[in-house]
Amino acid sequence: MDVLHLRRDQKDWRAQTRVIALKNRLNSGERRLPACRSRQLAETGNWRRIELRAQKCCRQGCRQLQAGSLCSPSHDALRGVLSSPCRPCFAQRGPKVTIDMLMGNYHIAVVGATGAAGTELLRVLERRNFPVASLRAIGSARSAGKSVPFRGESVPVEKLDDRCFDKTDIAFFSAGGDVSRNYVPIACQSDAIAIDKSSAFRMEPHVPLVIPEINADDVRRHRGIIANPNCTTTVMLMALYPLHRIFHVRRVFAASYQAVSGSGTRGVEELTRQTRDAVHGPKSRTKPGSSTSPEATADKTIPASVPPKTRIYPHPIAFNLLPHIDSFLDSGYTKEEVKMQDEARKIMHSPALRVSATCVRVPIYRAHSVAVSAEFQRPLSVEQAREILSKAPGLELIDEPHSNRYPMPLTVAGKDNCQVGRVRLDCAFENGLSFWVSGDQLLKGAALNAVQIAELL
Ligand code: 2RA
Repeated sequence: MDVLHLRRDQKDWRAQTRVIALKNRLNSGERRLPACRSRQLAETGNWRRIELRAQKCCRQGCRQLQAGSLCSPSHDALRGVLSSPCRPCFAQRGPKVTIDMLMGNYHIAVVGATGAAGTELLRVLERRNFPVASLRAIGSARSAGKSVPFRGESVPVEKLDDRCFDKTDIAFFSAGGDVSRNYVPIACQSDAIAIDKSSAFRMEPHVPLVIPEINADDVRRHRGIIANPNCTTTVMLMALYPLHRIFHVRRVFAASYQAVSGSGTRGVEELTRQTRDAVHGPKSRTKPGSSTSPEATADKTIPASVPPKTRIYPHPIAFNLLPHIDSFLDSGYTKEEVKMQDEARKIMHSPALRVSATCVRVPIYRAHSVAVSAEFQRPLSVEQAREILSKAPGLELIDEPHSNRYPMPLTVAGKDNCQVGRVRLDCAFENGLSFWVSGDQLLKGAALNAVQIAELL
């Protein structure tokens, strides 16, 4: 309160006081500007020294003070000082803090705003009342000119280009690996923090890979990019990690059951089209009276025998299962399966963990599930496991098999929390536990997790 009284004559005294308070909160550990020191400087009215000192604190590893004559900083002047780049390389820069971030208002860009994950991201930002000062919805040339709804307004979609990230604080990327590889560095060079949903940077040592319920502290060491894990890994770890904390997981066998929306809106369209064609007959190939006409197929109890057209999957997904997600590697595993091991190791800081996974695309619209058998270093009981899982953040225990209660995609879809059930001692492992975990992969597996990361900044 002393600070408030001292600066009451200043037009923007309220903003200045808030800047200092927020800066103290945001810059943690040794980078913190001590409250007593900031107060002392404020009492002497030395705003320039406060800002220079804060800037030095913010740019750990690159202690380059900016020249300038800032005695009583206006909003714009403060923005200028704080956003001045010290950029030996986008990936090596220290975390940056802008005046709008300090004021709790973020200039946001969403790349892939019209896709399945991007659409969900906008809804989550809105639902969680994230402090958005401005929003840029960014899409491909095909989406430019469309608009997306946000807080009761219609936001035009801009075509992705190099200038999209000017004056952006946080850029969410959910447009695939190629777009991220090309544009995340550009966003960082524009001084935005990139929260990337793709796999492009996940395994880079300098890029934190974060599930806030598990390794929120890793966010602090970001250098401009924070990666969102693969959705299947996230769903598995939401249940595995609370057990790992106590019993220390050694190895895991997992099988995933992944919804078509994991492939984006085109996956959803493909399942819809193939299902409709199987029931009513493919419109494009239907002639009245033919064996695949609606009349001919409607009364069949099995789907039409004419193979449906496939566009994004190598085989029909309707009425089928595809043990194939992402591309195959020489080892025989797919990239999706390898991510489950690599990302789990990084997120849980468990480099010796071994995960053997089989990832399967299933003909459902939304929510991924994983059947997990895990071997732990320490013995555990079902009762202990249930108690731990029932208290884990972001997770619900639904485990009453005798009443037919267990997690299912239909019941978890649209929910923030993942659900775990079918908890039992594994009969093939020593100290083993089997369970089944489901989660909305567009929420906890993508949009929700990304916004939770942004909330940590
Ligand atoms: C999928 N996990 O479901 C992927 C999406 N990142 O295809």
